[in-house]
Amino acid sequence: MTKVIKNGTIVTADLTYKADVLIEDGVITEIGTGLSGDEELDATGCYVMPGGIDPHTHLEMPFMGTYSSDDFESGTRAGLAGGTTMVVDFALPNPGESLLDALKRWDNKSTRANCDYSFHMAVTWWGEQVFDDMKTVVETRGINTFKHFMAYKGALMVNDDEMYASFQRLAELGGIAMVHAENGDVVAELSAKLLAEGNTGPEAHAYSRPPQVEGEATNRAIMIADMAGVPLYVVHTSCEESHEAIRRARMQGKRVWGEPLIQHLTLDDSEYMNADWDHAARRVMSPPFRNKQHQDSLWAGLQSGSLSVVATDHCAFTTEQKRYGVGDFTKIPNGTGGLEDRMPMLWTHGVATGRLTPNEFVAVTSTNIAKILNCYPKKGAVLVGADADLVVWDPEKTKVISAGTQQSAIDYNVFEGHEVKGLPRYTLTRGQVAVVDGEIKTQEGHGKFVEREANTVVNKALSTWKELTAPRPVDRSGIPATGV
Ligand code: DUC
Ligand code: ZN
Ligand code: ZN
Ligand code: ZN
Repeated sequence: MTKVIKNGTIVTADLTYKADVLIEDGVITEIGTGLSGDEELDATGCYVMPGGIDPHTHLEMPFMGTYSSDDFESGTRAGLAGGTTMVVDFALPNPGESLLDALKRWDNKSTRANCDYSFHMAVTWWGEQVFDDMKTVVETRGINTFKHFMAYKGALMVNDDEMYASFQRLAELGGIAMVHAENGDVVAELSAKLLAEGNTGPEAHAYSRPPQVEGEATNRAIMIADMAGVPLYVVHTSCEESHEAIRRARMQGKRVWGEPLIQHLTLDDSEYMNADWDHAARRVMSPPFRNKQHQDSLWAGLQSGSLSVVATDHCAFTTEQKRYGVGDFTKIPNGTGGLEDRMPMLWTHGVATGRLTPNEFVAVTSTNIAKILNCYPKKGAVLVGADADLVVWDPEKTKVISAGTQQSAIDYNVFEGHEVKGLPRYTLTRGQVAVVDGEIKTQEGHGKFVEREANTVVNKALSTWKELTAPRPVDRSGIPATGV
C-alpha cells in the first residue's frame, strides 16, 4: 500500500521546490513529479515539510510533589495536532537510582506514544554507579544526550564538581552535555528573601529568577564544557545574558547550541502582573517569561543562527495543581504546555511576520535538532530513505487557540485567544496519517523509540584550556630555595 502527497511545494532547511512524495512502509521511497500511489493526499496550496521535532518535553514527570498532567498519549497527540512528529523527553533518576532503572520507568510510560520519541538522560546525582551507567546508556540504549540541572537546589541540582566530572565522562563517550542553566544557589537565596518579605504571589517567581542567574550559569556551563572538551546544548535560553554567552562561545569556535522556547519568544513577563492569581500561576515556569528586549534578542538569535532550535519544555499542570502554591510561590509546580502550539505560533509570529523564511522555520523546528541529536536524515529531512514524518502545512488556515479545543489534558492554554495562521492540513507519522484538517486520527502505541548513536566529533581540538594549563614541572634541582 503506497501513499502519495501530490501537488505540494516541498520545503526543507535548504530547498523549496514543487514535487510529489511517494511513501511506502513508513518511509519516503520517491520524490518527483507526476507520481501516483494507492492513496492520494492533496497538498495543493500547501508546503510539505519535515514533521516538527520537539526536543524538550516532560511527559508524566514526577516533579514538585505531583506529576505533569500530559502523558505520552495526550502529549504526542497534542504534538501531532500541531505538526510535531517526534518528541524527546527527559528520563530523571531519583537520588541514588541507577540511570538504567530510571530509563525502565520511562520505557513503560512511553509505550502509549502516538508518534516517535527519544530520551535524554538526566544526571541528577553523581557517583561511580552513574559514571558506569553512562557508558551503558550510550552504548546499549542509543542515548547520547545528558542533561544537568544547575537549579532546583535540594532536588535535581548538581554542583560544579559533579557537572565537571560528568562532562569529562561525556567527552570520552561521545555524548553531548545539556544544561538547565540557572544559578540554583542564588535562586534559593532570592526566593527565601522574597518570601520573608511577604512576596508570596506568582509574580515573585519571576523576581527570584532574574536574567542574571541564567546568564551566570550559562557562562559557567560553557567554561566547564570547554575545560572538559564536550559539546554543550543550553536548554530554554530565555534572555540576552544567556544568548550573549552562547553567541560569544560560538564565535570562539565552541560547539555550543541555544534553544529558545516558543513561550519565551511570544509571551512576556507582564503576564505575571495579572490580578488573577490563577492566570499568573499558570504561566509560572523556569526560566520565567522575560520582557520585550529579551524576546527581541531571541528572535535575532534565530535569524542570525546564534540560536539553533525552538522547543517547548512542555510540562503541563492543571489549575488545581498550580494552586498547591497559594501562599507560597515556590510551591507552584513549574511548567507550561506548548506542544500543540509551537509550530503554528512560530509560523504566525516568525514566518508570517517576515522574521524567518519557511526554510529557516524547518531548520529551527526540525532539521537542526535532528542533526544535533544524531538522528538526521532518518528524521528532519524530506529525502528518499527518510522516515515519512511529514507535515502538509496550509499557510492560509487559521484558528484561535483555545483550551476548549486543544488535545492537552489540562484545563487552560497559555496562548488562549491568540489567532494563528498556518496549520497542518495533514500530519503523517511514519507514513500514517494522524491528523486531517484538525481531525485527530492518532493511534496509541504507534510511536517507536528513536536510537541515537554517540558522536565521533567532540570538542577536544577546540579546548584551549588543557594546553594552557597542562602541568609543566620546572626543574629547580641544585638551586637553593630562597626567602624561607
Ligand atoms: N522548568 C519548568 O518550568 N518545568 C520543568 C522543568 C524546568 O526546568
Ligand atoms: Zn529546565
Ligand atoms: Zn525542561
Ligand atoms: Zn499571537
